[in-house]
Amino acid sequence: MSNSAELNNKFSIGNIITFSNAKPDYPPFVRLKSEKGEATISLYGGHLLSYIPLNSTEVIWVSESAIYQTGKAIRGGIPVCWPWFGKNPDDKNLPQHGFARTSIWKISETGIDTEKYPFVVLSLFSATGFENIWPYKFQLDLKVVLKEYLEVSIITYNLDEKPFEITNALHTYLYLSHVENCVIEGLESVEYLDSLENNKLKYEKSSIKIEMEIDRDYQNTQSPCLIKDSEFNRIIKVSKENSNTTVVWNPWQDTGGRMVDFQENGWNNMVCIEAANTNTDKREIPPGQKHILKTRIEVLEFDN
Ligand code: TA6
Repeated sequence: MSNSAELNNKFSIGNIITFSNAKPDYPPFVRLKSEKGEATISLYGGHLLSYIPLNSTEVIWVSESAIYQTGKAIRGGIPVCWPWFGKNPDDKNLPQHGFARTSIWKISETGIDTEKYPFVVLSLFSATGFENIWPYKFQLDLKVVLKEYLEVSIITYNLDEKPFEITNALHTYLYLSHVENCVIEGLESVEYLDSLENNKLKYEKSSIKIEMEIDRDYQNTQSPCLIKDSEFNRIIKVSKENSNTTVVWNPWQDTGGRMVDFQENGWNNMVCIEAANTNTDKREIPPGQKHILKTRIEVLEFDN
């Protein structure tokens, strides 16, 4: 496992892209910092932990009870759910949401792009021991670009001679002042599968208030979502590319209370708005081709 000194030697760029040893016996973090804001990503899991735009405050929720141990997914941030979302359809004993979020990623590239935005690319390679649960040659990249907004992409490269199929998601936990101050717009008139009622197909009549446990896969939607927070006086806009599914999740008191890594009452200050390809939106990637799932997280002025 690379340490932050080695990574700084090889990949740092001034004070714009730097590496730090975050936790004892745990992979480093990489930080992007510019006049537009800052973002922090853990090499463990390829897991974005923080995004603070210029003139704003933290946009990403991470549980204060999160467990930073290899083998355990970090609660909060942007977990990379890959190469399957939820339970593995063929083997329920395999880890929920795949193995990317509990793997140690490598740094492939850092830089300042042609528009002067800093970026980092983290990668997972099939040759590093996934053959037993995912018998395909692949490369998975996570690319994070710090612009006036945050752009996060997972790029799946099929390096094999045969096609493979994935479901995946950027499982973004957003930080709210309190759910009672917030409303979610953008999914009106969209059908969804209600995971709390055995994937029963339902229809979203209006904007969404979080007043109970929610676990919904909105179908056939490419729309951005607006999370309007009257207390934080901001709108978080979550848009996406190459995704027809948006997952909305809040575990609320009962489910959240049963999660040891979900801080007490944390469900009052978060909602997951996930750019995803799940269920019938699964993606087959032919040999030599790639699939890019992208989400964009932007903070806008609050409008009443
Ligand atoms: O994205 C919603 C969901 O699939 C929920 O069903 C819930 O399981 C959540 O993900 C969290 O999953 P995790 O494995 O991170 O506890």
